[in-house]
Amino acid sequence: MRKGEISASMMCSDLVNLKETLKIFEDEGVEYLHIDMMDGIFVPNFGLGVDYIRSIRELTSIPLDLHMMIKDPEYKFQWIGIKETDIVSVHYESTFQVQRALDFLQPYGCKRFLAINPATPISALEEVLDYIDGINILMVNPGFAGQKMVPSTVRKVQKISEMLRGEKHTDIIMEVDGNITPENASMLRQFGASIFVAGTSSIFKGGIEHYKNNIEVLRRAIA
Ligand code: S6P
Ligand code: MG
Repeated sequence: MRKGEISASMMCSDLVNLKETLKIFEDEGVEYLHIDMMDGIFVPNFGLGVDYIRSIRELTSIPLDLHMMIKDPEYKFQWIGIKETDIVSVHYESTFQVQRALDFLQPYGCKRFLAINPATPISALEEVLDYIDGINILMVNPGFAGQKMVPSTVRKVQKISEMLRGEKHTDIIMEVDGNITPENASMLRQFGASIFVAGTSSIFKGGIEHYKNNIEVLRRAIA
């Protein structure tokens, strides 16, 4: 089984303690920083943008997990300085030509993920399995932290896992995003998820003095 990894959801982090927070994440070996980019069009909220990404690169070398909740992302890849060690997720519904968007990502050498909403049919994945390294499975409707998991998404993760086995594509990584408590993480781990977006439901619970312990609790849940 692939190793369980943590992607810390930076929209849940306060800016005041950003440096100290990143130091804790580095010491604890957090694998990715999850960056929720939002344009107020594809999702009903604004989120982390180009300047934030540039600054965070100066503060840490932890790879970024860029979750692009923006319309027509393929024309904006060049804005954000994608590195080979990063993950970039584009949403199935965010462009008319999602396969082209995945093609445009290839020269960057990053991991290419397709993000799907709770109501996106699993069949949306079938035609792009050869062009992706992973799937970012939204357990909530994207746009906000602090939401409750949409119940049907649990079965959906199971179904995707079965589909990947059937298609002989178990190399494709499953990431889960939204309301990932340690309990939910441990359940989704059984179904094959290996990257867990950690927000207010886990590592950002309580103040900064709790983060180290929160990470350790989540680690045990996804071991
Ligand atoms: C939601 C976004 C997520 C959130 C994450 C926060 O639009 O894609 O990445 O940041 O869900 O975690 P939580 O535990 O508050 O749901
Ligand atoms: Mg996200």
